[in-house]
Amino acid sequence: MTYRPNTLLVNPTVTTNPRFPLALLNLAATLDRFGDSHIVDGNIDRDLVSATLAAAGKQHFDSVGIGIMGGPQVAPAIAVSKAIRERYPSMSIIWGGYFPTLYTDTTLAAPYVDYAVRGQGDESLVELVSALGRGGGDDALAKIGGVSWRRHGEIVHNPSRSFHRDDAALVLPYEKVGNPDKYLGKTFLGHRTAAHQASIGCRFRCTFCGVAAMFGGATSLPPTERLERELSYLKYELGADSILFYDHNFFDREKDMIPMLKIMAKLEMPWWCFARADALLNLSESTWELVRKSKLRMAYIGAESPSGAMLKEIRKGTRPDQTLAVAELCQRHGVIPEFSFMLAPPVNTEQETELTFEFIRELKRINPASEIITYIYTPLPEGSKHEKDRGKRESMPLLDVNGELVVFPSTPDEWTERKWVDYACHADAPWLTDKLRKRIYDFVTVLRCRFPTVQDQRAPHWAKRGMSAMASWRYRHRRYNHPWELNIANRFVQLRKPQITGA
Ligand code: B12
Ligand code: SF4
Repeated sequence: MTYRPNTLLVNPTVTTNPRFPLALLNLAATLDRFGDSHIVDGNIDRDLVSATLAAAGKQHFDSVGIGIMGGPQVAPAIAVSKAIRERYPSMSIIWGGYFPTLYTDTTLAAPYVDYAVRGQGDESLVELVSALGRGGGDDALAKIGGVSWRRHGEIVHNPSRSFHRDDAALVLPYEKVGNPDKYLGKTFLGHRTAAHQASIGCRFRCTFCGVAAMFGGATSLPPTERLERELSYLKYELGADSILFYDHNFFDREKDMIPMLKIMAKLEMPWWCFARADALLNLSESTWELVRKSKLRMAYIGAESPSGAMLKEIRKGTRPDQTLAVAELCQRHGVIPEFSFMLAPPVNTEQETELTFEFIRELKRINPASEIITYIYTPLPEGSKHEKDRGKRESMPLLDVNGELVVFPSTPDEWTERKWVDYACHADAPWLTDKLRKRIYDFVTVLRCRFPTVQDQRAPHWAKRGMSAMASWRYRHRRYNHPWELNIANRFVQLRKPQITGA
């Protein structure tokens, strides 16, 4: 009989607002065809280390696979890896997801990680745990695409794997995470909002984006029958009434989108997604009619910058005039555009930031319902770009506020330092002066109070209206600095910050 490996899958704690751990559910679906798996979700089991050790104590696992993105997930990933290493030294520890893909050498600098899986992950993981179950000789390990590991202390990067698309018959094994009610939270979309990701990857290769670094410009849309089966399952079996689509870029080519939109129109579940301004501008009137029927409520659009030159530099592929045009178009079709911007780039930092403030005002003038999300522009280190893009169009060296070269961390532990967590979260960068940091904070405070997000489910309407009235003179007269009264009011009414909590 062939060996059936048993794998423990861990989602390190990152939010108090849990959604289905889609990465681990996808991995489990593939693993369970050849063996078994068990999921520990740190967003539910808040004492992640105890929950993981308890699970590992109940049955034998050959390996543990941990899914990690940069930022606040790294510290719990380290804690759980160290605890497993100490208690179960023979269990192989495998890191997968964005962090080990973008920072592979950094990941393998840690003694508590044995293998880093790069990119899409599922097939590599199945092959890896199977090889390990059979004894894991070097020759077998060397053949597994997308895996990085250590041979006699030297880091080896096996060749990357080509992109693949899964079985159309599959519905994710939601039963593995227990009661679905824990994951169907109330949002502005509905009472039981589910998260789903239909396609994988993204066709674009924006230089600043972790998705481009992960997938290198490849994408794959789901077979429509799979989308219909999954969404019907979520609606009729689990009782979901609305959907957050995590697809990197939901609106791809119009002709491919129409069958998907028809399914959504049939199911009539209000939804939110990531989109691009150019893709929305290219939709025909008849497709917009389908979008309306499908109940798309909000589209998150990466506007990034008001500067055409910067958009070219980062290979965004859209123009500022398209951002303005899509604000108006969305208004016409009853979809709220949620624009994200990257403030304080390393060059022309203050000037670009002020121009962005003005551009945001222009968007608000065109479509006051536009939601605005601001990040600090924190470019990826050159070495973390996709292998196709590494070394090409090398950007200017990054200098900190003292003119010193920015040196990125070389271990996962270093990435847990506050300044690097902030960098990964696009919340701060070494070239920001205190003055500019404060200016941005103040602008965002005034903007957030003047236009509280419709996604805020906590603050009462009267409080939001009051905040908006309080902030209006500052906004009108551009008096952003020191909004002390708004800061005091915010202590009593905490308005939601969408960039921190996610939709
Ligand atoms: C859901 C989500 C979250 C959730 C938490 C998810 C969780 N793990 O519990 C929340 C909302 C909390 C979150 C927060 C953040 N996120 Co987030 N998030 C996502 C999102 C939208 C979906 C992830 C997902 O489930 N995808 C579906 C699954 C199927 O795909 P996947 O995760 O890529 O998994 C595949 C592979 O990565 C791999 N894989 C994954 N895990 C593992 C594990 C093993 C062992 C193996 C072998 C393989 C493997 O195999 C999987 C199947 O193919 C992605 C964007 C996206 N669409 O992917 C961003 C994304 C992952 N987030 C990102 C970031 C940066 C953040 C933040 C750290 C910063 C920020 N400002 O956004 C914040 C943290 C903020 C804070 N202060 O707390 C970036 C990561 C890029 C990067 N440079 O590292 C992404 C790509 C968004 C983006 N476009 O920039 N996020
Ligand atoms: S920024 Fe958006 S369009 Fe560009 S690569 Fe990332 S996900 Fe794709």
